[in-house]
Amino acid sequence: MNASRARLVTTVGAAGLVLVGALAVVAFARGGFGPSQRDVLANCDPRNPDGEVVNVTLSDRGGVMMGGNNLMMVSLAATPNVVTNGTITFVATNVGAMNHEFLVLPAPIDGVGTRSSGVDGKIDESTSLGEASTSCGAGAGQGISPGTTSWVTVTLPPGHYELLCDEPWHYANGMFAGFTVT
Ligand SMILES: [Cu+2]
Repeated sequence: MNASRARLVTTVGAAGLVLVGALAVVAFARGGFGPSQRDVLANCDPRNPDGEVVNVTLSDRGGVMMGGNNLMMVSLAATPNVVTNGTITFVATNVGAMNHEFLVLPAPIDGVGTRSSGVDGKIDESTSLGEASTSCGAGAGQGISPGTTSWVTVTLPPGHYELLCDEPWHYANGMFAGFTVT
């Protein structure tokens, strides 16, 4: 192969790699590599949840923490976020690419989102009223892996609560939501 032909082959090869990379980015952005909602529902939902069911969606934009503690895009949303019945089963589904967890605590006096994080990026969990962090199971565990669901049943008196994820720095990056029992 002469020099110009070698250069042509190299150029075509490099263009091919760029194309494959671009397609991978598009597939990732569309959730093509993530678990489908159908997989989640087929494999790990609670069978007979007690009380009112509140669906919690745990999400992120993928990627890894890059040294700082303000670069993650993580979020938690609950539907409904106001209930009248004090017996509640929170069903938390991780639709993101990172591990997450779900906790319910009394709302802080200064309002939702005001807890401080320790040097490990975690909040003080000592007032936790319930936790779901078992992939495809109930209660506390090792974290809810991407595409799986965890659940916990609690009985809460009327009041204001905070739902949150306490994976390192997730709370500090906004992974919390208010919740009310009337
Ligand atoms: Cu999280």
